[in-house]
Amino acid sequence: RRRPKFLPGPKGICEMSEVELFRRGDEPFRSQGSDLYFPQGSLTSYNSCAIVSSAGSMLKSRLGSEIDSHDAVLRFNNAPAGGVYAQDVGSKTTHRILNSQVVSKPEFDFFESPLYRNLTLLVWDASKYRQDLREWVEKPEHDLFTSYFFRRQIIPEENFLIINPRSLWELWDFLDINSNLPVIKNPPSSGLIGLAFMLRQCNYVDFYEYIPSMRLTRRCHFYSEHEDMGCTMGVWHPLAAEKLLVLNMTTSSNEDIFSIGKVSFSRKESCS
Ligand code: NCC
Repeated sequence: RRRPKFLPGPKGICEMSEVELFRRGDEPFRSQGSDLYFPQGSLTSYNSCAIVSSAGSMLKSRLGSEIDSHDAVLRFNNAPAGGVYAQDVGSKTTHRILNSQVVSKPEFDFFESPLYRNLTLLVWDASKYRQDLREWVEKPEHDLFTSYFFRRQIIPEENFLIINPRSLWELWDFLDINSNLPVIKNPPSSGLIGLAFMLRQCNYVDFYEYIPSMRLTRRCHFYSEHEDMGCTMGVWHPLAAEKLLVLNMTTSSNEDIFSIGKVSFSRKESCS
């Protein structure tokens, strides 16, 4: 039997591991001479940040203008914003977290689609637990590197970064330590990666429809009719464990969480 564990409460956000991004000089890219493609300079900090999950329950939320009132807005993968979705998910996007399928599979149209322009892009790929980085670079789960290095050449001014997969496993370790049940050994979803990243950049973070509200639906995404409860509860990603942890770390009221559909975090209040 696993030893009993203790949930961390609001202070958990201060102990959550950092999402690390590859920079110039970082191995194993330096030895290959390809580290020069990584952007230099520090990332911007913000006061208030919104993270918008792609859940079907964003529909009919009318949260758009509240989301847009934040200084930075993070979205995931190919989730659209604006247009017919403006009222429910808002129009502003400053950051996107992409999994490596989105940058490598032609159906996502990564080079042509306006979804991926004029914002900060972070891409991650699933490595094996504690896998040597050289091995991962040689054989990533999906080939993110071809698109990455090509795009860095054609749009050098873009803020486009690769997440160090080791830091994702550190996030997984944090999840595992703070979970009462066994956690499936796959990297956390883009959702938890996004939260860990934004908690470092922002004083205040509001995450919309990560914890399902009373608008809970079988629909996977707000932008598609496809139904799959697994998108909300988790199949490949340890999503249920992620959500239990996040619910335990927020200080939001039940009204905010289950009626409005947001969980909020403040580094200042929780970490000082
Ligand atoms: O579906 P996805 O996730 O792009 O959703 C982004 C994040 O929103 C949260 N979410 C989404 C739907 C839902 N009903 N409830 C939620 O809480 C999750 O936190 C999720 O991470 C991913 O994490 O990158 C993922 O990407 C998709 C898919 O690759 C992309 O959408 C591109 O098509 C994965 N699905 C498949 O590979 C089939 C999904 O497992 C994880």
